[in-house]
Amino acid sequence: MHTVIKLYNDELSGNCYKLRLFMALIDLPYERIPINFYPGREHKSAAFLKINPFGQLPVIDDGGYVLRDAQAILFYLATRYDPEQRWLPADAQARGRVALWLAVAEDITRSASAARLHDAFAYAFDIEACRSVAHRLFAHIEDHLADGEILGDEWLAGRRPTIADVACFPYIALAPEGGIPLDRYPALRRWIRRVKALPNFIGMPGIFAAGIDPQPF
Ligand SMILES: N[C@@H](CCC(=O)N[C@@H](CS)C(=O)NCC(=O)O)C(=O)O
Repeated sequence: MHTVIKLYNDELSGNCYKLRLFMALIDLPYERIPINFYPGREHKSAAFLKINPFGQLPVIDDGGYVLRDAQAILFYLATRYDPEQRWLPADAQARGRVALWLAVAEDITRSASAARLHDAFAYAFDIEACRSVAHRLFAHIEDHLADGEILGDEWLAGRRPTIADVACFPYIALAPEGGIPLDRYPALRRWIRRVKALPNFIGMPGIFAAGIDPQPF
């Protein structure tokens, strides 16, 4: 019998939310194991370091197969639990484009997410450097999405939503919490609305589902 996937999770973590969102989108059941990131710092506890020596969330345990890193986990879940390959296309070039945007998601974590950790969780990061890297990335993504819209490619890796969009979405949508407003990125704001309109979309604290956003874009 297949045991249910365990997600080591904090509700305020955008990296954990990537996985909660994806598992909601593909309707995959899972169980949340709460790890208090702030202020508990449970991700640095001896017990959790045995699960992930890097001391980071998220981690999954799928019947004894333990995997860390949100992007790696998205890749695994899409490969194993989306047999129609809607979210991770089989075509080599399309798959290469998805991999590229998974790498960009990590750059977004190191800049926009770090700015949010600084502002909301009192992390001692160089806030100006984080914001300026995030703005450079967002300007590039803005151009990519605006160019794509002209050709009918409304998603980061082309015509259909993929795990690339799921990986990049949380920390772009949460960027204002790190003092990175999105006013100058209209194509990014349109893409955020498209993600929020996906069937089975779920939000998290700071990211509201379409229609109930207190400050609609
Ligand atoms: N590359 C990792 C980064 C994960 C990450 O930065 N997680 C945060 C929580 S959202 C964390 O655990 N930070 C603690 C640390 O880096 O020491 C991923 O994508 O999962």
